[in-house]
Amino acid sequence: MSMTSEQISSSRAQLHGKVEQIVQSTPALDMHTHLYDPVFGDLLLYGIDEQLIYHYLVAEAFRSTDMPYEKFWQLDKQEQADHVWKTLFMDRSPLSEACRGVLTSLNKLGLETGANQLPAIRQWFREQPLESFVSQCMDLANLRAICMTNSPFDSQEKAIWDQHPTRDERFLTGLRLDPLLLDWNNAGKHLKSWGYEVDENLSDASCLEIIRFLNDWKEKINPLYLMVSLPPTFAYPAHDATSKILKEAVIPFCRDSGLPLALMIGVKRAVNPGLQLAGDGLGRADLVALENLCAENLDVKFLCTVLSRENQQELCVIGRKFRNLHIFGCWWFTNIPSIIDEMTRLRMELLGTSFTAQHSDARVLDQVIYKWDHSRQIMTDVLTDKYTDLTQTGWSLTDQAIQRDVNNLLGASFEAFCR
Ligand code: HDL
Ligand code: ZN
Repeated sequence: MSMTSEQISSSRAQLHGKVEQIVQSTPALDMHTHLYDPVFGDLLLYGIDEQLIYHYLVAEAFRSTDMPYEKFWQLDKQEQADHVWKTLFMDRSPLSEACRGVLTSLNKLGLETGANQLPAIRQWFREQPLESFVSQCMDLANLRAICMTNSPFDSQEKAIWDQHPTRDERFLTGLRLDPLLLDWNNAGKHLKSWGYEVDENLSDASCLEIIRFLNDWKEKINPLYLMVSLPPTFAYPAHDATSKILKEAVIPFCRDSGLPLALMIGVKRAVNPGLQLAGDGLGRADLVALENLCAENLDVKFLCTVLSRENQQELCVIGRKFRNLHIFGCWWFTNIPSIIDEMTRLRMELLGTSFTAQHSDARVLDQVIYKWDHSRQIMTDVLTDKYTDLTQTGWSLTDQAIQRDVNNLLGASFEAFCR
């Protein structure tokens, strides 16, 4: 006998409640962030001022002020934060996702937000011991691990690795290769200064030395994957240093080590240099490059996330063609509710649960609280709709199946892919 509309809506409400409980209670692996193990000192950013001067908010604040860029950059962090708070929170409603995120994180931390609350909020953060605050943020975001972005070309970070630090095991590592792949002239000089016999012409011997460099860093930091962000103009194959280093060094290394290569495609660096880190933009990429890489290297694992909304369906179709490609996260300018919802539905309809639903890309520790809270809400809504569609076919759904699916979307698919 068919259900009444009341029965359908109440069963949907029950299903939503079940899915929400499982999504909220399942710890996630945050597979891409710019956070650091506390052992890396002030590289780990946290607190209200760092949240307010996050480059997402800086870009938005500049839209509503005629303050010269240079004048803003001459302010100290607290003065910059005061300016952002007034511009985006006091003078207008904080409706953007980045502004809303600040308020979600403060609210989940139990802090009052309002016109004259900044001094009290700052005082609260000053009183937090960092170790317990790391645990508090990970608990509120329900994270079981955080993957860092680790660059051999960051001198401050490299100096700490060279001291063989005792690490917090909750912080995993990702070996970032942008300078190596995108700025060989300078990266080659660094490698030479570190004792690798490389030349600017990228001879075969040089490529072997680059592989030695990658092996040394694999031993040093034990990365989950190698990673690089690439412009929308990225082409492969191509007659350039990027292609040569990929083909002759990075991909052979990934093949031998079994480590995946994460490609983050579509970023246009310094579209407006005056905005500094906030000045990057995006472009629609030609994903034939990704197809070629996957097709040419069926025994190598690739991770990929793309920055342009217009590239998302193509990426999923390439994922359907190549099982050596794992798609992850709603990166940067796609990490807003309207696009997260669209991308998650698209991916589930084309890939089932064989993708990783989200990464935070957090730069400030407190941000994981909002980035994961907002995404879990959307994931719950999408899964409820998909499970509703499923049950309408007569399929019987179990709590165990929902838990398995949510595990997959929050890190287990990625871990299975990496094995
Ligand atoms: O290249 C990247 O990893 C990007 O995520 C950039 O770091 C960007 O500035 C960012 O933080 N996006 O969220
Ligand atoms: Zn990032």
